[in-house]
Amino acid sequence: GSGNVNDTFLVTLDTPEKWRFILQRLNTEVFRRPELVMGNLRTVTEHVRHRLQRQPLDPGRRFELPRLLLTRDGLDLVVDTAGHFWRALSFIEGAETFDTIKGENQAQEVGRALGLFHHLLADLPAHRLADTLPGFHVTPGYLRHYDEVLAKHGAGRSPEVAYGLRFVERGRIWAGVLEEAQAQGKLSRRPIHGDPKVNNVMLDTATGQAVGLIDLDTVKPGLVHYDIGDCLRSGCNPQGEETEHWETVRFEPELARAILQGYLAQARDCLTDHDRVYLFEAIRVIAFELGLRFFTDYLAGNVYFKARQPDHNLIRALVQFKLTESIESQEPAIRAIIRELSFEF
Ligand code: GN1
Ligand code: MG
Repeated sequence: GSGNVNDTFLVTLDTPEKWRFILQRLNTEVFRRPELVMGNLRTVTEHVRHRLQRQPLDPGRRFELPRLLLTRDGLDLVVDTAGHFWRALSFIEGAETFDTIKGENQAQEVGRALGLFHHLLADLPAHRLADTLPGFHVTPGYLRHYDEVLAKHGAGRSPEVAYGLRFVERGRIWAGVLEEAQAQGKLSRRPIHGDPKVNNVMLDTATGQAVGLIDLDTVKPGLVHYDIGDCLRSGCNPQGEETEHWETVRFEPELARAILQGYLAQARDCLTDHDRVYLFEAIRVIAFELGLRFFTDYLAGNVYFKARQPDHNLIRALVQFKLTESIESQEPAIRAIIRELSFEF
């Protein structure tokens, strides 16, 4: 259980088969309408199952999403006496996840998983999914919340906090670019995963091939850019988002190339010309946005993300801000990679 929001357990049954499944307690401070989360989970897993029946994968490949396991009474959620919401999901066997990417093959596989996910959901109308987290990944909304938190709680005087405050002011100028493009009708909402960071991709233990995407709670209508940006900001940071050495965090463009290659090979038909124009912005905005979300939570007293120590969310924020800086300083190289790949795909 390494999630920042829900509590997750792997249960092994004490039977001869040692059957395993995932047990989760949903964080209802974040997911205020758990029944909508479960509805989306059902819609998406059913849709993908039907698509794969009609259009099988390449030979030797598998692609699994967690399946809902029901109680004996056929319920998909159980509320305990303390009011906590629990649910059970299938465990994807013979696969593992990593917090950081080891090499370009793995990067391609990570991109492939997200590309396949978007491809398989491309014909599911976005309105079939509930908006379980209104405002999720809408960066200007996080800026408004930040302003409120800052006005209410103030900020300390450490150099780290000062750096964060300055960084947010710089980012404020361009942070709304995806939402503006959507308002202008250039980008439109589709089914998205919402949280396709590296360690939500399951890789086959034997072959290293991507075999599934987990953590479907944030599935909802949104811009595919949020997903692509999130996959790249997590995948191209070799130190990982939990490093304490935030000063040396950098974005690795060659990993971005490999992730995008894997992604586009599956999802090229899902992207319009406008979509492609905003790929660089997506990477920059989502790294900045996550930094802003961690920073705001630090200022608010760690009320959203689980924190191991009081400055945990501050360090996490600085990691994302340094990553954003590295993305900005390599803008020409990253744009060149996106351009080269758009000829190939
Ligand atoms: C949270 O709980 P977890 O680790 O799956 C967060 C994501 C962040 C991520 C950063 C609902 O995901 O948006 O990108 O932390 N989920 C929610 O690790 O806020
Ligand atoms: Mg998640």
